[in-house]
Amino acid sequence: MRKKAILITGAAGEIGQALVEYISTSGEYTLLTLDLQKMPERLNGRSHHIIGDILDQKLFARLVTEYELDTIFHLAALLSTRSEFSPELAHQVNVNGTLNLLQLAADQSQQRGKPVRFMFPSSIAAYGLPDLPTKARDFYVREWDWNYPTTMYGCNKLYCEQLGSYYSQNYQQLAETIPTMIDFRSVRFPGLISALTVPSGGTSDYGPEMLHAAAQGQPYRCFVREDSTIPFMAMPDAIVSLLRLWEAPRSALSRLVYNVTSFSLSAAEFMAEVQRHFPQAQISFEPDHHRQGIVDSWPAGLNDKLARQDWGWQPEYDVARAFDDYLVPNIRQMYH
Ligand code: AKB
Repeated sequence: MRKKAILITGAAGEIGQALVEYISTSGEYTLLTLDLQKMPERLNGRSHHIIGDILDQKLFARLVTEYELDTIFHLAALLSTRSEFSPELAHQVNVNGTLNLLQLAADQSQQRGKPVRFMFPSSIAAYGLPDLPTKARDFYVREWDWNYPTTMYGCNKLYCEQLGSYYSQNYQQLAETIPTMIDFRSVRFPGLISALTVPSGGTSDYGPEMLHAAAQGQPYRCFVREDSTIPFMAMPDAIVSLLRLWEAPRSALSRLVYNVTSFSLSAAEFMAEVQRHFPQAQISFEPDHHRQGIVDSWPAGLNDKLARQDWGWQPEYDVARAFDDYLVPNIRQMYH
């Protein structure tokens, strides 16, 4: 008999590590994790880990002979800055990879005769504001506002949200086949800040990089202007939001894609928070024209009213709690 499991792609990445740690702690689920990298040592034994590529369809064919997947958390992606250096590769990984996973979910749901829940983290990169006055005016964007991404990563995320919606509502709508049952759910995340990992390849990375550099006593040159403002969220809240949406009854959901957010900070305000805890931190501002353009196109805040209304989303960490209770104590412990 095949073993029931939850598949997590991109499991060795920032969100992946935190999610594996959280879900495996209950001991309730069998986790099958997939990544190009091995899992960090502290998570060894928490999942059955496979080093592999989401573009490798033969690998999926082998996996389903052993496992019955009832949920897929599809986290693997190339982030925004990295994607601008290799847009075609980003498209391959972010779009074709997602298509492979949706196809896998469709096949699994047909075999099981039951829905497969498909969790997909999207991003503020799905938005594209035209200029700074508009960004200041439309501070808290709603899900359907300004869906004009300027990056390959943002285009990929927005399109994959649509693909998820197609697979869950209209897949093979004219064919006489067994209906698939994909229960696609997505959150649009702000910039995430983890105490345990440093992001790489993203454009919101200046926040966490500033903090991790300060904790290690290293100077940091911030690649955006002081006034650059985007929303952020501490990693534990990101995980809780994914899990709350995962657990929510379908009947409570009025849409497939939800904004979630915690707090908005300018880069100068972020620096002030860092210096409150690390007064010696040496932070300078040397904006990079291209990365600045990306951050300027992202919203200053997200309107997450629908997530709050439909499935009770509520962040636990505001700015002060994020820094005082989660980020700083854990970062200090990690580097000392
Ligand atoms: C990035 O900067 O690319 C990501 C994101 C905002 O999705 N952190």
